Amino acid sequence: GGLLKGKRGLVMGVANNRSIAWGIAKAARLAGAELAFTYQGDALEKRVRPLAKELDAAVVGHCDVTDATSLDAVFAEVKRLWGKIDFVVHCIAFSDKDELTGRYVDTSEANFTKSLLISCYSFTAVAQRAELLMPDGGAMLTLTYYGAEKWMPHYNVMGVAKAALEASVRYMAADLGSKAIRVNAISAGPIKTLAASGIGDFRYILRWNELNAPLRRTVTIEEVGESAVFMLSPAARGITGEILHVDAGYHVVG
Ligand code: 0WD
Repeated sequence: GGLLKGKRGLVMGVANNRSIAWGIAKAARLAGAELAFTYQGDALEKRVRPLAKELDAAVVGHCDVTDATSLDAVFAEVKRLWGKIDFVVHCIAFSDKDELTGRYVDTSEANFTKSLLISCYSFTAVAQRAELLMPDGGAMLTLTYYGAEKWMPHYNVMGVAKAALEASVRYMAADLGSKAIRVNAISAGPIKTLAASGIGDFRYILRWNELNAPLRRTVTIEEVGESAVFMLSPAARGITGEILHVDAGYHVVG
């Protein structure tokens, strides 16, 4: 059996077959996990349903993380379906595209609030609900980026949101550790996805990583997926509060 044999998990943030969430879902399924997906809105539902079918995953409903009612409904559905879960994967972030270019200092209050709500607080909101479905312990995983640690061109308010997200991983790891619930993040190198296409000069960032990362290349959603499987599995039972870099080593040079 695989590393996740007999485990059940909720994967949030599949938008299409280039999504990091999709890379994680594929790898988790291959490792033996049983999965459930959420989708954000009708447009994405059309994309997510066939992808879920490919992995024999349940679709537990629409979830906009800014709407607590939809979050509650999704977790109620997971509870109805399975009673409890072993892991949850949060691959959700948002910022107004107009502010992912130019200067951070020009960020508006409205977009700051929205970016932090969707890209940081939503993981806490998910954890509050997932905790209740993890009576025997479990694993929570989110996705972050090096722009949390260092200034990166155009990443702007997302860098600030990811810094807050990484801090929240540490606080929640401490809060939930006594219940054998582990909370970790993967800091992925740049990958061309829908969300990434909103970031100014993203092709240049990819090229820069290819030229400068120790492995002299960028990473794939499959590589992030396999690392996620490890972090979610009992093989990582001694790891919590960790930010694991899956970035071809870029963080040692950048
Ligand atoms: O280079 C990259 N692509 C990296 C991404 C490097 C390092 C980290 N990440 C992170 C992102 O910041 C995000 O947290 O990985 C996570 C997944 O992002 P992704 O796979 O790059 O992007 P995408 O396939 O677009 O999935 C993100 C999804 C949204 O898609 P769109 O593009 O439609 O905004 O997050 C979801 C949505 O499905 N999302 C929401 N879900 C529920 N409620 C919401 C919301 N309010 N907003 C966005």
